[in-house]
Amino acid sequence: MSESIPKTQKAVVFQDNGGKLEYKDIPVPTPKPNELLIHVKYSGVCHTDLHAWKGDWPLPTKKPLVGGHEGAGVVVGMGDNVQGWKIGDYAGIKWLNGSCLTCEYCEQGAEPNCPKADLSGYTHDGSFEQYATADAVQAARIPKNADLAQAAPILCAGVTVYKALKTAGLKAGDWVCISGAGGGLGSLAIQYATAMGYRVVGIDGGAGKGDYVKKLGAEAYVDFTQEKDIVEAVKKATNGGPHGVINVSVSENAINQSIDYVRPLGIVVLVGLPAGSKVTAPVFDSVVKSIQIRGSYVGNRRDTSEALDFFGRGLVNCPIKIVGLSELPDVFKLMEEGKIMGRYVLDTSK
Ligand code: 8ID
Ligand code: ZN
Repeated sequence: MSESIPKTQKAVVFQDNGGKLEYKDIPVPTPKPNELLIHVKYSGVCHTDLHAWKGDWPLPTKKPLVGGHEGAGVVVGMGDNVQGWKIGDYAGIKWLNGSCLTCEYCEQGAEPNCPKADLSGYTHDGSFEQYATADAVQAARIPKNADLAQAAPILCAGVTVYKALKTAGLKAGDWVCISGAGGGLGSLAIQYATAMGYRVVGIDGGAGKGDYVKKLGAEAYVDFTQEKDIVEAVKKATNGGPHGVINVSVSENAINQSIDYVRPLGIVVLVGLPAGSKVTAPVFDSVVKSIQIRGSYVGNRRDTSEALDFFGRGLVNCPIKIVGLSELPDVFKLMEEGKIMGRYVLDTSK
């Protein structure tokens, strides 16, 4: 049975960067010929949503904007050209909402690098609303029996860290350092890394986050608020430095430290996007240690289905806290203060 679609819906909208986040009624969008209309039940809150609202990056957002790009819900409508979806399917709204599919990047499966990429919660209204549109080619296929609140963080955090771990080119038994281990991406990175056979050292702030990341599977924890020499502490915990580093903190300083503690021949992966930051690597050490620094940006459709497969098999399970959509401003505040462990997920019915 298809559900009836209302004319208006609740959403959180902002007009200006850093301006009021208004919880209000707006029209339900009409899907374009290539799009699904998804009844979003839950949406994760990613630090990217906070960057978008603050206007942290050298890429303008649409305005007014409905943010959000970890939306999990049910297909309730679709345009005439959509194939392979039916009403009632579980579908996910992710960062990459659509791409041209014809440029050299799309041709090789690097769809997030498409110059015409359309981004949910950035250039396209996202999942902080009850009904959202998504390109049917890029929308994620969530397994029918999945818990939609649990599935939501996989759509950005899960896909991104899974792809970043593949980018680090590690083998089973290697050490990986997750810098920013207690946050949304970090929590999932620990679990994907463990499931892939790697040994994890986590860095974050405070004893509470230490207990938390160890419970998720990290063998060692370095507390950046307590440790005087973070580089030495990470090298000591990993017997000479991790073979790979996944930088998911929002700290330029933490990223630069990772260049120093990574093991010779190691790979430093850049994921977190602190505003206006630069990576500074000493040329001499980079050459003599023969390290690599690589950027990693969400994932493609294949990465998405693989990341969801780990989730479907119960290998990863992001600790979530569910609050109402109207509470988004409080979640942003906690996130800004670094007080979130795991992910906050918004229930769009509240
Ligand atoms: O495709 C991508 N590259 C991509 C995809 C998704 C998200 C990039 N991101 C970016 C976000 O835009 C953001 O910049 O990854 C970053 C992390 O997103 P998140 O996991 O959603 O943020 P969070 O939940 O706030 O977690 C950040 C953690 O970093 C810790 C905090 O305590 C928090 O637990 N942290 C900070 I801030 N400074 C630290 C430091 N110096 C630190 N951990 C270690 N050392
Ligand atoms: Zn995200």
